[in-house]
Amino acid sequence: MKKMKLYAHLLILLIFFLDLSSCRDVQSIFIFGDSVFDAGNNRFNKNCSVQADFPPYGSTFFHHPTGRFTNGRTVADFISQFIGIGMQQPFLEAQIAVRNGSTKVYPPNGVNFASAGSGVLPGTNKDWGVTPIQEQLRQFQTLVDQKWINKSVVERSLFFLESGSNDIFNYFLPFDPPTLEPDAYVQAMIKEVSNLIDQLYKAGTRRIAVFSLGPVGCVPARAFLHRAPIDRCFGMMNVMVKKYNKALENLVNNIPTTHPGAIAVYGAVYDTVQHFRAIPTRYGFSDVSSACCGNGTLGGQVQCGKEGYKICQNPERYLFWDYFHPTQHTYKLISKALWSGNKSRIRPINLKTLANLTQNHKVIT
Ligand SMILES: *[C@@H]1O[C@H](CO)[C@@H](O)[C@H](O)[C@H]1NC(C)=O
Ligand SMILES: *[C@@H]1O[C@H](CO)[C@@H](O)[C@H](O)[C@H]1NC(C)=O
Ligand SMILES: *[C@@H]1O[C@H](CO)[C@@H](O)[C@H](O)[C@H]1NC(C)=O
Ligand SMILES: *[C@@H]1O[C@H](CO)[C@@H](O)[C@H](O)[C@H]1NC(C)=O
Ligand SMILES: *[C@@H]1O[C@H](CO)[C@@H](O)[C@H](O)[C@H]1NC(C)=O
Ligand SMILES: *[C@H]1O[C@H](CO)[C@@H](O)[C@H](O)[C@H]1NC(C)=O
Repeated sequence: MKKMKLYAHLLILLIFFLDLSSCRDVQSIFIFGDSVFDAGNNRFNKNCSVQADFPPYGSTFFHHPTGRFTNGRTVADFISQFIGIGMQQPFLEAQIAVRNGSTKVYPPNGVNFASAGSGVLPGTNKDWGVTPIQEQLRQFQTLVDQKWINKSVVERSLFFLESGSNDIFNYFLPFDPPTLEPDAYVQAMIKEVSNLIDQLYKAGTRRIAVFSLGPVGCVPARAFLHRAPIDRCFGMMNVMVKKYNKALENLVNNIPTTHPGAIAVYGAVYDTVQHFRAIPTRYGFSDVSSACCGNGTLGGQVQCGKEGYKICQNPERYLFWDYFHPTQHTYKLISKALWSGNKSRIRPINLKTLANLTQNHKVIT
């Protein structure tokens, strides 16, 4: 009863402080992370060997490869569409355009810094030439410092953060065994995320959306790992993912206290995807286990587009597009859940509400 009363008070406060006015305020999104978000940064980094810049990547929506690791749009693309702004360009593409003089400004709808293959640990897949998330943040900071991005724009923008799948997948690779125990490894990852959020806040960021990892232990690429079962998800890996997600959510819950004036939401991608996997037909899936595009066990032993690959008839009926990544259909379902879903999908508020908050109104939750 007491709790209920307190809850009601907080709710009233929340409504009081949120100006849910008609004018939609968010005009830009800045994106950090790995292949889930990468819109082509690696394509402009010739030194990087983690690529999706060849057919049939992009074939369902763009009808050509863009560097995205799926057959169409990613979650960042869909959310931009829901807000009513254009899809964010890869940073490296925007930088080339500014440097070669074809434009004088960075795009007003935000910039995508994500690099496929990267992790939250700076060393993850470094040998493959990926851009670590710490470096992605430095790239953003430089744009702010050099006044390419207006501080007032930073305050009003959404920031998307999704990373960690590669760190956890690599933990189970047979070569180069990790020295840390699983819990310590997860803690090391969370420490990096915590530092990243501190830096974003110092740069003026006030609206941060942090997305949980999906069920990484279910990716078809687990066929590479000798210890992983084929007929079901790799339990040990998913246990680690869930530990990371839990610690991540705690971190996000503390942001309003640790970073006054900031609003942060936690997107429960893991539970959302597991929900699709539990009742696949309701969501239009005929296959939630193997890759639409690839070859070998689960379609997970050959990268889509590489020598010897096969492609399925209807990608939109598969949960996985390639050995690691969801199809556009899966991304669209996840995006809808994050945009307008209830607290079982994203909390304390969904992206639609977050995007609707106007400036100068503090949230008390
Ligand atoms: C500059 O870079 C942009 C983006 O990559 C490209 O589309 C354009 O053709 C380039 N322009 C010149 C003059 O090189
Ligand atoms: C290219 O990648 C290698 C690692 O594969 C790295 O040592 C080197 O610094 C990178 N070069 C550039 C120009 O980024
Ligand atoms: C930054 O934004 C403020 C407020 O919208 C505006 O007055 C100012 O001109 C902008 N500065 C630049 C460099 O765009
Ligand atoms: C796929 O893999 C199988 C064996 O795993 C091989 O026989 C076949 O040639 C590969 N490529 C295609 C296009 O089927
Ligand atoms: C929240 O959404 C989920 C998935 O759409 C649904 O199953 C659940 O019943 C909803 N819960 C509430 C409290 O509305
Ligand atoms: C928030 O955004 C929606 C569009 O998604 C818009 O139609 C609506 O006016 C806004 N809602 C509120 C409560 O301000």
